[in-house]
Amino acid sequence: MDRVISWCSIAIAACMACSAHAANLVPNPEFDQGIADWTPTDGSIVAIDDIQGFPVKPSLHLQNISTCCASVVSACIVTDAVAIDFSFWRKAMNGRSGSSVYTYADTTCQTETSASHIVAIAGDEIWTPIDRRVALPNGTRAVKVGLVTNIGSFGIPGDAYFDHVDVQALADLVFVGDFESSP
Ligand SMILES: [Ca+2]
Repeated sequence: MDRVISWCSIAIAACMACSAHAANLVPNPEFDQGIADWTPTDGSIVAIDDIQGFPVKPSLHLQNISTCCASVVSACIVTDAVAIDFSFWRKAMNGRSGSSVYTYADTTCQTETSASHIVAIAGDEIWTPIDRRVALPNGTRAVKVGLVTNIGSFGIPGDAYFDHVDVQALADLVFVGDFESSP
């Protein structure tokens, strides 16, 4: 009986943990369904890597060979949040890599109202957590998030892996700003 009670307690604790963490708004965040729900931009070299990922394979492998950039952009995410917490894991191999956030005044992502891009020098080749908190303009009805590689120093093309994407709606603006950080 003690064991039954113990397992019940664990289940209740797990449920409480779930409720404290709201739903992830991004479809296919682990790339388990390949590139579904993500749209590559022109010139992007996109592959699903079945060997590595964080916390588990597969992951998205993104490269650019042109002088510009490569990216994949998420499906349209409808939200009336005042800010979002956008996080993902990145293994940066070469060039520069980072992320984008686009905001829209409608629920079908037709009228773009802002775009925010952050890319950083890459190349540490270690799975690293990235976390951005982005304030949304007044009247925002939807967002898209993007994962990006770009030309780095001395013209070296971008090359990075991405996985475990998460977008949380924030009801309160607990942080004003738009930054990229890693421990
Ligand atoms: Ca994965």
